[in-house]
Amino acid sequence: MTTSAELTSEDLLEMYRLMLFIRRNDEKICEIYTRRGLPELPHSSQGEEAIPVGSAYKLQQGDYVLPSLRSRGYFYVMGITPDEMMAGMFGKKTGPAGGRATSHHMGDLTRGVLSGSGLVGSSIPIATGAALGLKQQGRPNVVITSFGDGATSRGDFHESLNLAAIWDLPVIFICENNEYAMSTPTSRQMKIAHVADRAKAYGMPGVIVDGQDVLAVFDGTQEAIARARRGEGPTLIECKTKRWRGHSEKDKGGYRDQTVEEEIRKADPVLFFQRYLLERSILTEELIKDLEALVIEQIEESVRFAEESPYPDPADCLTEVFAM
Ligand SMILES: Cc1ncc(C[n+]2csc(CCOP(=O)(O)OP(=O)(O)O)c2C)c(N)n1
Ligand SMILES: [Mg+2]
Repeated sequence: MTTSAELTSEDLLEMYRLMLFIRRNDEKICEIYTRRGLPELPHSSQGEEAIPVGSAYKLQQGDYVLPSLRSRGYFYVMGITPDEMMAGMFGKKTGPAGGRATSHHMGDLTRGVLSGSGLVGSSIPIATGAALGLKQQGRPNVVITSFGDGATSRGDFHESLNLAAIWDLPVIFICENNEYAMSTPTSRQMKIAHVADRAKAYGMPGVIVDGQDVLAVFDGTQEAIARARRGEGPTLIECKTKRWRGHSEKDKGGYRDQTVEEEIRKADPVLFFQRYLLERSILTEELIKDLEALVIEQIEESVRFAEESPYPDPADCLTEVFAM
């Protein structure tokens, strides 16, 4: 098990670069959607960047992630390139799903990303099944799956956690509690204050971490991963986080007042980590500018790639959809 204190400066800079990339890329996707439309309706992850980076950084060969519909960041942490992802958002053949689906349904088994579904909570049993497969094959690997607070009020969540617990499956359940399910605040869809408390009902650890602090997410997840690799079973991790924008880019808001909107943006995980690294002289003002330029260049290049890529041939729409 690696702790955040053991991460090298290179690791920390790479984690910062990933978070910055995920933020700027999300901003770009929202801008393109508003300006000229996209086949994909963006569900922004601004404000939640620390979670995919903190939880999936340092996964091992053969481990899997199954992201939520909001957690596009996991794709980049697992090594899917900006070009491929942008092409996917444009519905092009060069995207991870070959242009067949939006990022809600994209996956890439070669890089350890399992395909999810747009149905809230439906990825949780899929991840649990993948963990059962790993255990039956005697492999030393784990599955990480992320989902929202709203998903934890659905049956899929409860059935999966129960099964994972009784069979000691190597799965880490990561709840991104961003305080809302669309316009419904968490307090109106559950009677308890913490999603993590739901773990008690299934006999597994339920851990709360500060989802705005990438190193806290890293440490919380590393402990759960080590437990899963030892064969001791699953953990539920609740990352307390903030959803900066509306539920999707069609959501004009209006259910959060101005003060709440302003408070939310004070919890900036990218800026928080930037300050941490500056204080330790791991980042410098010059390096911040260089990384910003690098990330913007990568994103612009990915937009060019996506625009120039072909659409899929309609005749291929049913290939690679079913396993024979
Ligand atoms: C089964 C189902 N019901 C409703 C929806 C519509 N829907 C999409 S996302 C969402 C809210 C999800 O909230 P949460 O789980 O907290 O995730 P977040 O969007 O906050 O990341 C809803 C109701 C859906 N996709 N699937
Ligand atoms: Mg939510």
